Amino acid sequence: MDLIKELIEGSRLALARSITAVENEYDNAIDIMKAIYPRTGKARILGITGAPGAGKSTLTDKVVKHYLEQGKRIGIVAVDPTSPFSGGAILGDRIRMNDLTLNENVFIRSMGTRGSLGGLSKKTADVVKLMDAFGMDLVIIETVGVGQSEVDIVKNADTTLVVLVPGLGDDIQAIKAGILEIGDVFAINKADRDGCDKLNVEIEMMLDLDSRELDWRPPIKRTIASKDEGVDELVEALDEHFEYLEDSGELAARRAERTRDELVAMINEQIMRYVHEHVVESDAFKQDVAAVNTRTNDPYSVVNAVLEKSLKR
Ligand SMILES: Nc1nc2c(ncn2[C@@H]2O[C@H](COP(=O)(O)OP(=O)(O)OP(=O)(O)O)[C@@H](O)[C@H]2O)c(=O)[nH]1
Ligand SMILES: [Mg+2]
Repeated sequence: MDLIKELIEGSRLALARSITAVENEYDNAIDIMKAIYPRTGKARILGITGAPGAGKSTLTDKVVKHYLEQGKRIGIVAVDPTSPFSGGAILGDRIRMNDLTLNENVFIRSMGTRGSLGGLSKKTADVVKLMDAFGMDLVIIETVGVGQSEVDIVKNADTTLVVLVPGLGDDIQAIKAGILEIGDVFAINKADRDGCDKLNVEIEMMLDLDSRELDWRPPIKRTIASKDEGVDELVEALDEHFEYLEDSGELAARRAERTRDELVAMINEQIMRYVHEHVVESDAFKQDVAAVNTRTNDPYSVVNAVLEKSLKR
């Protein structure tokens, strides 16, 4: 197919079209993903998450500029699970990276839910793969951290940066939402504000509570993203984490686990789709429901029979 050929040859338009196809589940999406799959697995994937307005985009902008100086090519996927918009719609408002959009070594795409949260993590993973196959050295996933959906989204990353802000009253903001466990590196952004020491202590305490025996203790870096302060040290910490992943074999392990999770999720989805179309909608199932309801059959026997029949086909 021409689109795939153009994508591989480096056409940005082809990349944009492929992303749209995946996002909207067009008929050619699976063919595209199949064709590019062998070319994936090369890019380093960085997740950036944190509370709304924490400065994730400002920080991303600075981090990206840092890697651009090293001659790297970078893809950015800005995911907002609370927004129904995607494509270019929220770029202006939420992504403070306007001068990056013109850089030929950067490709930015924003994604919203379009009403369905369920598939967002999978779609994010596919968009990351498209950028990876396109030849990006680094793919950044920026997502607003409020709950489980964000955690699922950043699980697509090798390294996760959690951005926190001092002085938000009842601190430890995102930590309750399980964000802490996924942080490999922490940034206390808006370090020009009061309360950095307090927040630092709180994060350290939470890390101390982590009972897992980890070889990597997540470092905490202070940044003022809007003034580009502390970003060099932050990037250093991100690089160190990636080196740690590679040297310890953890990168291969994490990616293998991700592959496994992706396969399980895809199989689950297909089975659910099958069950819905061929079982739930069938007349036979109506009779099964009635039989269970009148106690002439029991649910366990019905489920067994349905599974046996479905799996045989
Ligand atoms: N004082 C101060 N303001 C900052 C700093 N970093 C970012 N800001 C400002 O904080 C606001 C939010 O920044 P964004 O980068 O859009 O934050 P975000 O986390 O991407 O926001 P959402 O994507 O909407 O969740 C902007 O007005 C930034 O200029 C900082 O270090 N200090
Ligand atoms: Mg943002």
